[in-house]
Amino acid sequence: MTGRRGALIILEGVDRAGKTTQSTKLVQALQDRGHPAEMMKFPDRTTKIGQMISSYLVKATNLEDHTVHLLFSANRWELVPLMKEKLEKGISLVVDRYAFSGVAFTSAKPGFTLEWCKSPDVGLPKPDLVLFLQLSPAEAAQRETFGNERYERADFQKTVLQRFNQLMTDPTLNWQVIDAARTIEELHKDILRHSEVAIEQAATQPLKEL
Ligand code: T5A
Ligand code: NA
Repeated sequence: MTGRRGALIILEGVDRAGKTTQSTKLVQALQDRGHPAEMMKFPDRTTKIGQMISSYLVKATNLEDHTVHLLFSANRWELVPLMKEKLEKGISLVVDRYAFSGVAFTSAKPGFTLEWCKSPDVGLPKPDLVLFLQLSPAEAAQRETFGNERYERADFQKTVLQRFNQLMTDPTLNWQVIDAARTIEELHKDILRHSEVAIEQAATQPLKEL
């Protein structure tokens, strides 16, 4: 490999925090500024594993809780070769949800420890930046109503937010908390600023593992 590697930038947050909106805007802005960048999204519902997950999320099928957790993780692992290839080519990846959603959502179910939930993702490419779009349950409720997908319930989302707060205490990760209750443009400016710093820093550092 010659030259600079791309940065792995993750957007996380509870449902409706604006992750997809901001990921799309960020990729466009980075490209406009001459940084090669592409968007990815987990779950990636287009693969065979992703279709099983999607069917579970829309409640067309039921899956045992451990099983679906491992499928979400497998859906990340199946994209790892492609992710590494792009990062090594100097393309920064803007990823809409990652292992942290995996851990936060499953560990919000009864009987799951954070440690168990983290284990299948150990070894995944480690993000250079994790942007956490923070939105309180009250603020989220003011956005359009929840859809019918699994997990789209206010009480469950409250527990998910608590789990994210626990994950953010990991000092080996570069978490940046973004107040997502502001306008789309205000958030975007902050997110772009953090991302450009991360891209500069990542360029000279080896990619690590979770
Ligand atoms: N999951 C996921 C697991 O359980 N384990 C895992 O390992 C992973 C990866 C699917 C579900 O899977 C779970 C978590 C989820 O429950 P998904 O497909 O990413 O995840 O979910 P989506 O429904 O696509 O996305 P979200 O509901 O999380 O929404 P976003 O992406 O946070 O928000 P966005 O950008 O779509 O915006 C939502 C609405 O708010 C408006 C938008 O226009 C839109 O209407 N909006 C704003 N309004 C006011 N001010 C702003 N600043 C706004 N920004 C956006
Ligand atoms: Na989304």
